[in-house]
Amino acid sequence: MKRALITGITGQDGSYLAEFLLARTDYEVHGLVRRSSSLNRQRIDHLFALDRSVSDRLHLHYADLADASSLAMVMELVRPDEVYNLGAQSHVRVSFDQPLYTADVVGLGTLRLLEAVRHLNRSQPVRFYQASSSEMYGSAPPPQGLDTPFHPRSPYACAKLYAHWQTINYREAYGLFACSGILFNHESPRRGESFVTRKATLGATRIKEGLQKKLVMGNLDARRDWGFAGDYVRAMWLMLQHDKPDDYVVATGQTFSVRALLELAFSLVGLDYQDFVEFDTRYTRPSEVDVLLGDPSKAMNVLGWKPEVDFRGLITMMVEHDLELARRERFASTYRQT
Ligand code: NAP
Ligand code: G4F
Repeated sequence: MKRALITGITGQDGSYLAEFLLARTDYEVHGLVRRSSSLNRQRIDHLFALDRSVSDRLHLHYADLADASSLAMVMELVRPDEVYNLGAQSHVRVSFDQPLYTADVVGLGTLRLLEAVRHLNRSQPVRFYQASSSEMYGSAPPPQGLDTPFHPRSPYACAKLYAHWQTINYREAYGLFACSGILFNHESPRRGESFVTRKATLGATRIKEGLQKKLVMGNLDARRDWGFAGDYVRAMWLMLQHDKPDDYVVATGQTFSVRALLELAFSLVGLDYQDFVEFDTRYTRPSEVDVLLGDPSKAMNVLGWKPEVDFRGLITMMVEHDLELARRERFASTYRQT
């Protein structure tokens, strides 16, 4: 049995990665969870309801990327073969409101974890995956690949870049098997509700079901290379199975505007987005990343990775999921009124 430790297991990617590893029968999965006043495990609850041959291989531990001693304790207790560092304050807009917190968790948090991994690596081999981000490219002109110089445009992106270089330095300085995956935007029905794709699919479907009248958005001209999270966690795993630690870009190689996203999401429920979408500066950023378009050729050639879900398939999947949620909510409210 291999042991994997995932920070951020309660998040979108953490939940897909845990599911992916548990589906392979040779993994025990350990997840790091934060203490909060109410439980936040909706994305992984279903894994505990599975057959015991699966659920018995999933274990949660309290710790926090801001707390080095808790990371060291979990590392010592679990003694993982693979560590996936997915934990983060991952919202770019919010990072402008909480730059120090973001730098602490995203930047120093990775360093704290790397130190715990380095210590364990002295007595057993540990492989480390860092969740780096296409946000690090910021204003670099597209397409962005491994040779593109970084130009981060937010506190989040600066913190991710710090963590990216620390990961590379631990590989070069200590010979750690450390990989940095520079992942472009990836989405799913489990995407946090304030990210733009989910906001669009929830908005369109709730408007369709009469639960909401309008959708207030920011910059519709920004373009992103959007893929499916389920495809992207496979790339994380492939990086740690390779015989040599390295860095990779994971992307679809296609880019669409937020406007095109809205057009598609609304058209899938038979509506025209222009009748419902309004603009508010509340949702703009002090400095924006205009265009992201990744070059995933190395991941494809070296790891044999390729995305299986395209932009249309992704948004259709999310709209279908959110339409079902909206219908249930409408039914529950009608039922309450009668
Ligand atoms: P997400 O849904 O926002 O999940 C973030 C996870 O980090 C949650 O489990 C969260 O726990 C945890 N976390 C937050 N602060 C923490 C702390 N102080 N200590 C420990 N854990 C903490 O993010 P995601 O979309 O799954 O992304 C996964 C990782 O990939 C993140 O590092 C993100 O920055 C990076 N990334 C994402 C994308 C993308 O498009 N999704 C692209 C490139 C890189 P709670 O549930 O308790 O809040
Ligand atoms: O969905 P977003 O908030 O994602 P963003 O900023 O690209 O960051 C995501 O992807 C990164 C990878 O590149 C990750 F590292 C990061 O953790 C996160 O997962 O915004 C996408 C675009 C932006 O240009 C934003 O300005 O959509 C634009 N946008 C327009 N209206 C909006 C809105 N974004 C949000 N969140 N909400 C809006 O109302």
